[in-house]
Amino acid sequence: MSDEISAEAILARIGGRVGHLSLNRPKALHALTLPMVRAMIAALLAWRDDPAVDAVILDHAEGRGFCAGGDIAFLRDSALNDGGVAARQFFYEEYQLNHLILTYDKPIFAFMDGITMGGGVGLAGPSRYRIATEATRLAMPETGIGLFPDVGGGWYLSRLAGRLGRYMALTGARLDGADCLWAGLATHFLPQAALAEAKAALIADPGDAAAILNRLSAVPPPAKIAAQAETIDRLFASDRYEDILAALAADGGEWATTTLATLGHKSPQTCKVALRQLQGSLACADFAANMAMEYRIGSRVLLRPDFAEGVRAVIIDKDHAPKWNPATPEAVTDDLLDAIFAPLPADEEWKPL
Ligand code: QUE
Repeated sequence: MSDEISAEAILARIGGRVGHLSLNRPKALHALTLPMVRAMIAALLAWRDDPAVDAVILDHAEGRGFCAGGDIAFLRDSALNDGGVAARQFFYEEYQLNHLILTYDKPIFAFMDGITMGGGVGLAGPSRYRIATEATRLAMPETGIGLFPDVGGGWYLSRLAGRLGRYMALTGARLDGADCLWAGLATHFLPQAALAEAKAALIADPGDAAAILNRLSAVPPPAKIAAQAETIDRLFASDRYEDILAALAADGGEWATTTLATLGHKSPQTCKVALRQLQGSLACADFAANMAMEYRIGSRVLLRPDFAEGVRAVIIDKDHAPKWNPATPEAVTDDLLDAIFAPLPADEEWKPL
């Protein structure tokens, strides 16, 4: 393994009565590796039982962006060369980290400053305080690489108002900080310039968090996504992908036409997976059940041709011209989806820590 993929990719220290975790892999926009996941789990478990720690800050160290996602070149390599063993191990432990954050009984403050995508949403989404800034760009872009909105994405997206979550899951649309606050994906909107002061104040008195964040909050600009919400609810109303495509085509307006073109670049297989996933998530009794479902999906989707092809097109060759297989939504059968969602052998099912 390279030096970059090491435990130093997570900085963990205590300031005052606050545990402070910083993602520190700036050359890869802090995309997550298994050692980073393990370092965060170890710190959170230690701090959970440490009476000297009252709260946790989760942010990124140097460089721009909070977290771009996961180490998808590594996951692709595993899919192609070891049958996905290493990739499934990564998903298993990453989802355990997501679940640990959601069930953590001390407050966690996630600073979603800059790019917050995929695995980054998996860290911030389950955090009690989710701070957006004018630089926040939040998205679940996985259908563009033949993956699906995992790391709890099905849980958060399916529970957003109206059909916004379906729109985000299918198109990978980027929300800015104002959009995130409007949608409830962020709890606070702070100017980037106030973040250092906010962290210092939280470290000095984490018990005063609500007052600190309110005092330093700014009024965001109007949320652009709000103007689209009604159109999204209407055109993404169905859980059948073909219906959504037909509604966009029938509308014919500028927004619908652009959105239809965007969907034309996404993996038809994983778009259908995402719609079934979000529907299934609403039937999950708790977040653990959701993560068990996502692990089943991830274990299968990883080995499907679209994932290796999507990562090739977007990250390796950068031609942005993936050849999806199946190539059309109609060719993605219910039998294929059933196989992707089927239970795993009992000893392979996902379980929380
Ligand atoms: C979809 C994704 C990811 C992505 C692009 C997608 C993802 C991810 C990265 C990424 C970007 C820059 C890096 C890096 C990874 O891009 O999960 O290491 O430097 O991590 O369309 O899911």
